[in-house]
Amino acid sequence: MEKITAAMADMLEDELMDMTDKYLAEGKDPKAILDAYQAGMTEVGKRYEAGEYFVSELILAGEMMNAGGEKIKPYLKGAVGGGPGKGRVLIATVEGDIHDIGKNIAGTIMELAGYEVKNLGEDVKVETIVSEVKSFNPKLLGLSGLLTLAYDPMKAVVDRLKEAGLRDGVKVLLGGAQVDDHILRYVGADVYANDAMTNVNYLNSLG
Ligand code: B12
Repeated sequence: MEKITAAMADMLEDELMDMTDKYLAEGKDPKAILDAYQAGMTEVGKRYEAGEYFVSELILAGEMMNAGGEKIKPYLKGAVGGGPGKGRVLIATVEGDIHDIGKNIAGTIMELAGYEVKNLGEDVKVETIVSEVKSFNPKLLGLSGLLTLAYDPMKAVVDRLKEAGLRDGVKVLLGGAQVDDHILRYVGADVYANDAMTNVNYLNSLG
């Protein structure tokens, strides 16, 4: 799996795609392959921060992640234990943030696991999310954000849900590589997910 991470980090697209096909055909764990991709993305982010990579590399990395994700998706079905009619989930990347790759992967995994997922997209206004909670009535609201500036809109969503009397009827999950206990408390959400599976495990635990 280190080879997948390294190919992603070094932007070796052809090698990465060939390796992904090979590992999937060999029956390697698709979740482990996905995690290796994500680790590669973390390295890309570090190189960007260090001034070694630029936005063009972030864009290319996003395209590689999407292409790999499309290959991995069909193999994840068996890994997440499907079954229809498990309930509704609403997901969105909050306003000001356009990172949507991780949210889309998480959405696909929840769909494969049997949840009805409504994906509002990225850069979604606080008011839109609150009114969708009201009309769609999900058991879980997944708010995604990778930028530091995403935490205030996340908090605004939770505050607005409280004001509207909707907070008790929905669990709020924060998704994104950087979210942690501190941000969870700041926002007032119920749980956070830095990976693709936490959400499904959490949802299944809700019954
Ligand atoms: C690819 C990328 C981009 C792409 C995004 C393409 C797209 N369509 O999403 C592009 C080029 C557009 C981009 C733009 C920018 N980016 Co950018 N980007 C990244 C990068 C390298 C990878 C993100 C990614 O896709 N990871 C792979 C996925 C699979 O992982 P993930 O998102 O973490 O998702 C997983 C979990 O977190 C969780 N999850 C996530 N969401 C959800 C939702 C739910 C409901 C659930 C259950 C789970 C869940 O499950 C996912 C699967 O395991 C990160 C570095 C990093 N380490 O994250 C920087 C990073 C996030 N970007 C950064 C920056 C600075 C920017 C820009 C401001 C750059 C610029 N100067 O223009 C802009 C911001 C634009 C904006 N307004 O949003 C910084 C943010 C710093 C900060 N603290 O605010 C980072 C951290 C890089 C860095 N180290 O500096 N970026």
